[in-house]
Amino acid sequence: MADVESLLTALRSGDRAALGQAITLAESSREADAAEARSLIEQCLLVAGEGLRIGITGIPGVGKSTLIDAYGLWLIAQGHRVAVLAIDPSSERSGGSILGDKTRMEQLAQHEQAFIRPSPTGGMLGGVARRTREAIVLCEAAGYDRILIETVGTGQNELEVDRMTDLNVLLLIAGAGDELQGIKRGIMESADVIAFTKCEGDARARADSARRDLRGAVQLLPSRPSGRRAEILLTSAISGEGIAELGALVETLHAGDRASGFQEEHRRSQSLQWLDSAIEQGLRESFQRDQGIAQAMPALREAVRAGTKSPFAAATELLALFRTGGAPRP
Ligand SMILES: Nc1nc2c(ncn2[C@@H]2O[C@H](COP(=O)(O)OP(=O)(O)O)[C@@H](O)[C@H]2O)c(=O)[nH]1
Ligand SMILES: [Mg+2]
Repeated sequence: MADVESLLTALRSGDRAALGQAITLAESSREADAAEARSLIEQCLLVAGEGLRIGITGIPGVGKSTLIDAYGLWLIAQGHRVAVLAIDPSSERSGGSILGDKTRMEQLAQHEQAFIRPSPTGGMLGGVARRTREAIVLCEAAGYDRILIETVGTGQNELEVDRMTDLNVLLLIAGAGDELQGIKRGIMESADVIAFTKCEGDARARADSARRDLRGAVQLLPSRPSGRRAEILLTSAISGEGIAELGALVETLHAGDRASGFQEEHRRSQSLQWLDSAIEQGLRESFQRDQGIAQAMPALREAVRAGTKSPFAAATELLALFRTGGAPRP
């Protein structure tokens, strides 16, 4: 694994191309890459963990990328190095908005102290990329100490992102309608900070009243595992209002969670969730690679489609085939 060693050395020295390559390796679903990817991540885990992992969610168009551009620059001004993992569910189908995201993070994208990585979701349900945890670890090993994870909020995504971040920021547009923004309990419950975006000029008064309403609603939610409830801010990535306030609040919450021991405890339970999801992924991948399954699958799919076999019966048959490798039952 000489390649892994040199990739690791380059990555640790701050070589951005090497970090990009490392993430590509981690995201690879080729069996041939699996051992190298594992070895790389194992070694990076030894030096990772010092970063603050921040989830940024909200519906498409709410202003996540634009806010990250401004917030990222603020973080850099505080002496941090910033990695952005932008997880884009539309990118796979349409080749779509990744380009848009890059242009919306134009200033950050050009900055020496920033690394931006758009990742397709890889067809995962929920829309969180398959290897986001691994990518976080690689970014931290490369010396990035503030990791921003941009995901489209759908309700399901927040829960997934919550399993890999220390703090979550939910972005909302004041007055855009709760229904439209899919504001459901689950989404609000996973937020440590809620920021109304685009609050410059005339929009500010509307946002002020939306903030009052939301404060009431947040009081009715259960508190976060940290024992807090979401704080609500008004921001504008265009005018810059509220960006420093957001940055300072996140740092304060982070410092509190470290001092109280909550962050460590939280990360331990996230490790267990990582274990579970690594097992699930491993099983799914070896199932998909299994030759016997590949052979049996088309006929069974056809039978299910034609209604001659139930989905449940077909799944049972496939799983039995997978377990036994096709050997006759004892
Ligand atoms: N007026 C205003 N427009 C904004 C602001 N932030 C983002 N936008 C605009 O909102 C649109 C969507 O922004 P984008 O960052 O791509 O949203 P995302 O899909 O959540 O990443 C773009 O046209 C931005 O220019 C803001 O603070 N004020
Ligand atoms: Mg975006």
